[in-house]
Amino acid sequence: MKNIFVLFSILLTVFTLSSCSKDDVQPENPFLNKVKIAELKTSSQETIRLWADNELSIGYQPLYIQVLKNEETLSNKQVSLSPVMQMATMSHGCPHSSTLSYDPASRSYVGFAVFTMASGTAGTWKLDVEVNGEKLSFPVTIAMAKEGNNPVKTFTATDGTRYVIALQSLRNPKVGMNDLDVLLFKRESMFSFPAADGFTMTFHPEMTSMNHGSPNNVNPVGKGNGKYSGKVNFTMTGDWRLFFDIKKDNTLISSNLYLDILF
Ligand SMILES: [Cu+2]
Repeated sequence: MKNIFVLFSILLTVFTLSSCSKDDVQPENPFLNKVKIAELKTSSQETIRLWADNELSIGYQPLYIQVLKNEETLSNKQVSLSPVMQMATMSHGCPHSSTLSYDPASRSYVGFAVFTMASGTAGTWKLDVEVNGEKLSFPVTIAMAKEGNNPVKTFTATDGTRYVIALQSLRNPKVGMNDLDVLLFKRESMFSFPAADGFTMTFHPEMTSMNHGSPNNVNPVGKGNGKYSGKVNFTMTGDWRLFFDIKKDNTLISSNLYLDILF
């Protein structure tokens, strides 16, 4: 799939270079490296096109929603989204951005969802997207994380509340210092997951198979909207487990919570 995109971008470059008039220069296609997930039409024949960075899998996923009329971008719409997993006896949502804001660079409405379970025999996911009050349901398939990776976890803290923790960064980890951005949400109800701010996080990475850690890691600090940012030092490739301790008002509410990275 990527090869086709590479080939396409080469062809596009050749085409752009071979055309002389400056009027022929097209703005760069912001979706060249994105994956089209689905497309639906509103009652007024507007095309709603859903894009993601990769095929969707569990964890944090940026989502890009285009609203088009005759392939012209419409930038003045109210767009919101709500992910729903239908299971045998119940349905539930997951953390997500509610109202999406229009991003001129990508000519789309940008938001995210943190998928907590994979699609399968347990249930199916859909993404309800509302555009100016009209609701459209996109069926989506959420894959498991790549083997050895564990980018999201739902846990019950000692305060009795359930939370969702997810990695926002480390989608392409490398040897050396990496940004560590963690998202924390409170599960208020099956469909309400407000950002959880005001907590204190400490963490350390361990390479499980070789039983060692790494120096110079930086604990994630709250940045608002449920985001905590720090640094993680991967001294080599392999199976890394990130252990988190979470405190609220100086009381430990969860310890030895972990997420996994394999690269
Ligand atoms: Cu589920």
